[in-house]
Amino acid sequence: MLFEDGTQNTIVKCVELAEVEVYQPVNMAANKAVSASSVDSSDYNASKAVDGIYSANNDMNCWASGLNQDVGSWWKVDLESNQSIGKVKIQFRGRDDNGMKYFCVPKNITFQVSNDNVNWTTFISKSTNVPVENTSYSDALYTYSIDASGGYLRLLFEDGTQNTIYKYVELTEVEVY
Ligand SMILES: [Ca+2]
Repeated sequence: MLFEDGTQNTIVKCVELAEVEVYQPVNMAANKAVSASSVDSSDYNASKAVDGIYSANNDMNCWASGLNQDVGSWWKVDLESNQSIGKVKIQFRGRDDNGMKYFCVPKNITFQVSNDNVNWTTFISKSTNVPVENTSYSDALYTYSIDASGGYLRLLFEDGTQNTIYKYVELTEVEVY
């Protein structure tokens, strides 16, 4: 904080602050109850995407849809109460195969919010802001801005995976703010 023009007080020429607070944004998805349309095996449970472990090089640190169940698959988180949702951040899966490359990235992502876990409102339809399969990996999170409020967030993968051989959708970590 820089007080370029100083105080308003014309006699006592000082700037005073009684208190300053700084807040870290809280990831509402951390360790919340999650579910998915399918999982490849218990090593790839939906909860792997909210376990706070970001190592994309660990094969079992991500949610993976069931094989060949990628089209129309979904992953969702129960935020436990009605929340304002402004941002979703996603770390995608990488695989070390002659260098870290993106692996089993969805073709696009549809973002939906619900109050009752039954009726869903779409906030972003088929976002193609996703990495390209089998290109050089970055562990940077992809950010999606929405302006929603609700108790549940669902990521829907209407067109499935980019991978042409391993027909999975995989996510290493999802954050909600
Ligand atoms: Ca994880």
